[in-house]
Amino acid sequence: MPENNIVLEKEFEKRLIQQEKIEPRDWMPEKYRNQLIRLISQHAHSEIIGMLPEGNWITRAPSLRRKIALLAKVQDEAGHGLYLYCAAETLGTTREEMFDQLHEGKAKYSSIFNYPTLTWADIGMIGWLVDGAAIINQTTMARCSYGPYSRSLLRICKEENFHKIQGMEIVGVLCSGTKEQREMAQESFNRWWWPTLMMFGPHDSNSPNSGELLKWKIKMKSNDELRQRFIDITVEQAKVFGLEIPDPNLNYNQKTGKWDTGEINWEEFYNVINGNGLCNKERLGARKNAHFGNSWVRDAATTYENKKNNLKAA
Ligand code: BYC
Repeated sequence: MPENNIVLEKEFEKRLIQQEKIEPRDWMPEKYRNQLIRLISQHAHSEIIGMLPEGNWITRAPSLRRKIALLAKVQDEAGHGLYLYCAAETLGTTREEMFDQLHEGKAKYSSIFNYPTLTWADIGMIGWLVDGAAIINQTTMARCSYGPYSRSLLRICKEENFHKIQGMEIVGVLCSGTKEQREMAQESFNRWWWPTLMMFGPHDSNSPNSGELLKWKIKMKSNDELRQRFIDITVEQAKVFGLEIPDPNLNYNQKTGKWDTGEINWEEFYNVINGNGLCNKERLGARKNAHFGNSWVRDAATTYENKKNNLKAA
């Protein structure tokens, strides 16, 4: 490493210790920049692919009130995607590069969105569990070292809280409803519990990126720490709903004061993140259709913008 970079890196690390935010024009190690681009763009992709499973129920929501709330939620996710793509762009990548990587299957998005939404109860579970898991992950990462990501997460988390409450209300109504409704909620919970635990990523011992991310204060807590926090909160909430956790090995550990669970099916996790989950092909296909099928909208918008700029320049 050139001597100048060693000095800059020392200075950079000092700023991290002092909990200063790193801003786009500040010097940063190339690896820090690349890790951020990878993580933020994957997060952005998760937001927009995440619109698809819930979008599937907009036309079938059971009441106008539910439909309005679901429409607003799905629209919020598009907004989250936009904040995050903008945050990633501050690091020197472009929207086109990020989309290309997604469409070519080179960039990942959250494993959870490769599962189908089969019943209305799934919409409640996504709000309660998936947004609940995202909140735990993102409220800690909102304190991260990179200014634009940190600020976009603060805003996103405020909206995610509404999403979670929306989901919990749906689950609460089903769980205090008829026998059929309670069974529908339990069946859905059985399908979403384990994939939600997988959202936090592999165990710390198998997480190749965690070392660098924690060192640079991009991640503030490890995958396992966040997963455990989610489990401890959610087990208690499930009790209130009268739902049974689909894990015969779930056990309250008196020593640690935390809930121990059975082992996650990591083979399923790696299958999903390598493109072979239940809905990977469908999700990517829908995403590409939306992008390429609607390219005329982008063309029209940029032609108008270019014309305006040309007129100004003339
Ligand atoms: N799914 O070294 P590791 C939402 C990959 S959306 C897919 O531990 P890292 C919402 C990982 O990328 C919320 N891939 O990775 C939206 C890495 O592969 P590469 C989404 C996963 O980065 C709509 C490899 O496995 N939230 O709330 O240290 C509707 C090794 O893992 C997953 C975020 O994106 C996974 N679950 O940690 C409703 C939060 N887990 O890239 C709701 C930001 C791991 O080396 N992201 N991989 O090829 C993060 O916090 C971290 O990226 C992760 C993974 C904890 C997910």
